[in-house]
This record gives sequence, C-alpha cells and structure tokens, in this order.
Amino acid sequence: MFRSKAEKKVLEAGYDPARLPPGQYLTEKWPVLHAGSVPSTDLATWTFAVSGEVESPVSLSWAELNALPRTEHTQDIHCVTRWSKFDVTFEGIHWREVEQLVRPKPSARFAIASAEQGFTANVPISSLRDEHALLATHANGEPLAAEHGYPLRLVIPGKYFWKSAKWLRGIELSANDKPGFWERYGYHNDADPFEEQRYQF
Ligand SMILES: Nc1nc2c(c(=O)[nH]1)N[C@H]1C(S)=C(S)[C@@H](COP(=O)(O)O)O[C@H]1N2
Ligand SMILES: [Mo]
Repeated sequence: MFRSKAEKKVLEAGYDPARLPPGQYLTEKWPVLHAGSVPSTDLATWTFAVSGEVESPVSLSWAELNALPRTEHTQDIHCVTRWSKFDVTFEGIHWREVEQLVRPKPSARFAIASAEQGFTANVPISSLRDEHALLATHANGEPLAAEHGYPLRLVIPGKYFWKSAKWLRGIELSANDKPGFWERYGYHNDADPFEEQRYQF
C-alpha cells in the first residue's frame, strides 16, 4: 500500500498513521508559533473574563480560576503550517466549570476567545463544550511555558491549533460568529485538520 514519507515516519515512531491529518508531518519538538511578542504576566492583577450572552458575567482572578475543579487530557495538535505533535497532555479547567458560574443564555452560539495583545479566535460553542476542550494551565506536567501561553491557553480539540488561543484573557459568548485574528487573514473558519480546512478566500 502506498504511504507518503510523512506517514512512514509516523509508523516508524510507533503510531497509527490514521492520526496524521492529510498534508501534515510529525514533529517530536514543540514548535512555537504566534503573531507578535510573548507577553509578560502579573498573576496578581491577571483576570479571566467571561462576557456576552450570559446571565452572570464574571471576571475571575488567577486564584478564583484555579479553585475550580481540574482535569487533564492527552491529545494531538495540528498546526496549519503542517506540523503535528502527538500526545500532548494538557491540564486545566473544563469550560463546564465556568459555564456553571456564568449560565449562558440560549442565544449563545459562538465563543470568541480573546488573548493578550488583541488576539482573538472564534469557535462554535459546541467546540468549547467538547469533553476534551480545556482552559489549560499546564502541558506535559509543567506550567505552560511563556511561549506556549503561560499562564492560560485555550485547547480546542479537532481543529487546527490556531483556534487554541495562548495567553487567554477572556471568552465572549455571542449569538453571531465573529472571525478571529487568523480567520480575518483568510484562515478557514471551521479549521478541521482531517478535512484540510486550512484557508478560505
Ligand atoms: N494569543 C495567541 N494565541 C495563538 C496564536 C497567536 O498568534 N496569538 N497563534 C496560534 C497558532 S497559529 C498556533 S499554531 C498555536 C501555536 O501554539 P504553540 O506556540 O504553543 O505551539 O497557537 C495559536 N494561538
Ligand atoms: Mo498555526
């Protein structure tokens, strides 16, 4: 059976090649990718705000966020620039914990994540509610490195990694979709790596 060079490498590394989306290659390293510079964070003044179509908007301090129940999940990440990394263990807080505090209105259909320096990324609210989505504080047992989003990043499974906003500061629930930073650059709104939804014009 024909296999691409990239698929061969996945097999040789001992993984099921079906885990590699089309047009991707496996990397062992964890590349760093973002627009702008790595922000510095003062946890004493840091907040995580949830706003928009909710009954009770909140602005949680670092301590308040970390008092919520925690969970972890291991998953594969796929960057639109074609690298994939398998089995990254993210740990943090599931959206459901925050949802209980804010109580979304029935009109809430989209989530617009906002990060330091004005970065945004949009997903349907179902992606945020995914069992394996996370407000992640840790990766592979360590607090997130500064360049990977310390102190908090979003992790959205099943979508190219640009939807997983680093340096997350808030989530707005909205009745309407709002294209995020990379989406306005022509990246695909839906971003399913197995469908190769990379760009749209
Ligand atoms: N705040 C912020 N988050 C971001 C980005 C960004 O530019 N700013 N880039 C995204 C892109 S394109 C990718 S591939 C991943 C990369 O995450 P990593 O650097 O931890 O690998 O972060 C995503 N999250
Ligand atoms: Mo990316």
